[in-house]
Amino acid sequence: HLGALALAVAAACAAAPASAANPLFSDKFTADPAVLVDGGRVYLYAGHDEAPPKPEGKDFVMNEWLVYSTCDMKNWTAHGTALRYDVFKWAGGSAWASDITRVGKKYYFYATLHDNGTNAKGIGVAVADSPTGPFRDAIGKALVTNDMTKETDIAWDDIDPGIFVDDDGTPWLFWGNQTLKFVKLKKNMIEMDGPIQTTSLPHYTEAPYVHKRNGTYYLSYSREFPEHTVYATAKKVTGPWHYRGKIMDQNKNTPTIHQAFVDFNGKSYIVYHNAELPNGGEFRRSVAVEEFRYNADGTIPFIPQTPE
Ligand code: FUB
Repeated sequence: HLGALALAVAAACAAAPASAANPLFSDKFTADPAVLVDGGRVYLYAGHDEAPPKPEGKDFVMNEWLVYSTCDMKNWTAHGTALRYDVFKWAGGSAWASDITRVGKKYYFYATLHDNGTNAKGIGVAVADSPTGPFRDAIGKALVTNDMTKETDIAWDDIDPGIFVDDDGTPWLFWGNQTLKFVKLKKNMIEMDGPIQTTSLPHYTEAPYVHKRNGTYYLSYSREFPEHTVYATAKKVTGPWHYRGKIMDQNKNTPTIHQAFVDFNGKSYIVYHNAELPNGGEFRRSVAVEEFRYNADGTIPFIPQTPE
């Protein structure tokens, strides 16, 4: 029966008219895409940019993460709000960049938030039994936050989680603004299993994303400001990382870009945001996708942004 159901779903997917165009979603401003392949679909989570246009809009207004899904990378279903910042009782807004992974039957969502306790950004973990939620706070406090006790502490350095689970099931969390930090997590996904480490990469700004292909680790990130997307590779998840160069040029209408990678049905994609919707801008961004092919030697080519 399940086989017949899968065939029916695949047929329904193939029959849907192709409607994809960049930016992917025109009903809302979206940013900082995170992706998950699950049950024959790609789920895409995005921060919801709610700021008014400039000159009124002077900063991010982000209170929730939206979730969309597709079975063909063309036709997207909007599932609405995946979760709001107030799922985390310790948080006061700033539903900034996120990342998600599935372990067993649970979906772990790592999220940037404003930590009311430290008055700095922190990273929380929410968990759900379904990719569309409902999500609940898995810890009850930030997994990572800045206690702001040192003069050099920066209120927004603990942002932009990238969760990577290695082939042996060991989870690693990467994050950080200006300084790239990483830590091994316990297999329960909500506790650290060792010290927080840092690594140095050329002109690192933010948005670290780790994925693995044919035994090589790829660490992509946003470089400089305005940002463009670059990457490095390594033989071990802890590095050393070898800088490999540019993947995508900076945007015209927003200084940020925030990428993630996904392989689906034999094809490779990068998701990112620009500000190409009408009335878009720095705080009114929109998520887009590009299909690409890895070079024969495993390197990632330069990927132009397209309106398709
Ligand atoms: O969306 C808010 C912040 O802007 C993210 O955390 C960064 O990656 C940048 O995209």
